[in-house]
Amino acid sequence: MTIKIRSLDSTSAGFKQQLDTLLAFEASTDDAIESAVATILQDVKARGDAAVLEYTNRFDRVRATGMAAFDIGQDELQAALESLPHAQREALQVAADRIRVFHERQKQELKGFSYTEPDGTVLGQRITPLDRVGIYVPGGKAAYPSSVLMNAIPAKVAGVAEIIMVVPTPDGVKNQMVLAAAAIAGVTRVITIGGAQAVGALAYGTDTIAAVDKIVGPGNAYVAAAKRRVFGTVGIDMIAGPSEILVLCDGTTDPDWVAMDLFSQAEHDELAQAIMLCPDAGYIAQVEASIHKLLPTMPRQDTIRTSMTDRGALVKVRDMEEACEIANAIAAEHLEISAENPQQWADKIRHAGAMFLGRFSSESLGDYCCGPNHVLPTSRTARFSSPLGVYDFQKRSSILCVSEAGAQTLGKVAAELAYGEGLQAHARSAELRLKPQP
Ligand code: HSO
Ligand code: ZN
Repeated sequence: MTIKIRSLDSTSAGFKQQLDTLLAFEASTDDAIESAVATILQDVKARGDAAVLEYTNRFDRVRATGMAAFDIGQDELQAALESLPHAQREALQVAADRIRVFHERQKQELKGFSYTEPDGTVLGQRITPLDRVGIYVPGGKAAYPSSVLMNAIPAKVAGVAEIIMVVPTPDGVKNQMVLAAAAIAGVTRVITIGGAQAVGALAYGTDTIAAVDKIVGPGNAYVAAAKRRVFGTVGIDMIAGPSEILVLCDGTTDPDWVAMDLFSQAEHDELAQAIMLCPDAGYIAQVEASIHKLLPTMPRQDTIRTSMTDRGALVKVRDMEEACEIANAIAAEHLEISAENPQQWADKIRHAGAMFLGRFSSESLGDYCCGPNHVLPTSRTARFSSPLGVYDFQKRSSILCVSEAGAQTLGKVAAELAYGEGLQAHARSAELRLKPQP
């Protein structure tokens, strides 16, 4: 079966409208899912472990008689690691080490500060890690060991004391590579529960699961709905949309490479989005030919075909300058600049989750092992948000240590403003610290 990919031209009259339609993606909120999730969360909040046990037995088709059955001990995690083929274990270890090194840099960059004013008042900001976080790992085919590393390692580097990972195991089937990744990342506890019931257990706590402060990690529509609902009780990370790749080409990269890079995101999901921008019509035709040639060789060709037909595009642009402007409007999760002099174009990019510069920087290297995080803002949210990082597992506290002299000058300012706001107690609290004028 062939594939028909949308061809767009930035000089055509309807281009802007076509681009908007292409990018439009609204995470559908399904009423049935919303109400099912609300019920499950309510039930977990009210009945704790008993509810978690019942839902897990029902949805994952298991027959546990108590919550202890869901705990995977450190021995089992270690055994999973040892059971892996040597090369796989080695690759996980290399990836983990590189991810750690990158995130250690983030930690060094994020130090608190303080400064002392001439009257002795000290002001500052202290950064502390969250105490306990929950990491949601999806079950089944979307269970990515690489995502375990990408979520857990920044938490570990931030200094989070307890990392609780939940992962559903439908029919009791465990993914050894996921467990091995948990061992390498230093996850504190792994519990084989999932869905809204796991999110509820982490958010509210039960007799056997301590409530966490933040829940991160991807999940299906039920998990996303549950995370939205518990937000406020706990922190959450972003709600990730389908994966996206945008490739800017000047026509100098082997077209097979670009075709495969587009496939690498398209194979994730039928809703994934793979777009190429290029000023050279002849090169676009070559990439299209590569797509036709390579697609039949791909095991996930059905997913790739659907995603590229429904949401993909090959866009002819006027020049690379215009490609950069369009890239900023798209604010893609992943932006590859596959060009001779990538830095020159990268300097013009303001919005992208991650930028891959030069033809050797394929997104797949970043997905697994370069070091930067692969949890990135999707659906144009790179305009205002950032990759998952150490900062997501830290918080800031302001420090105010006012000297006696400082209380004199600041007290007058505060009292003035407090009277202006009609707040007597504030004003007098400041004034009580003023020394009587001699
Ligand atoms: N590209 C995905 C991450 C991933 N890729 C995991 C392979 N495994 C995030 O957009
Ligand atoms: Zn990927």
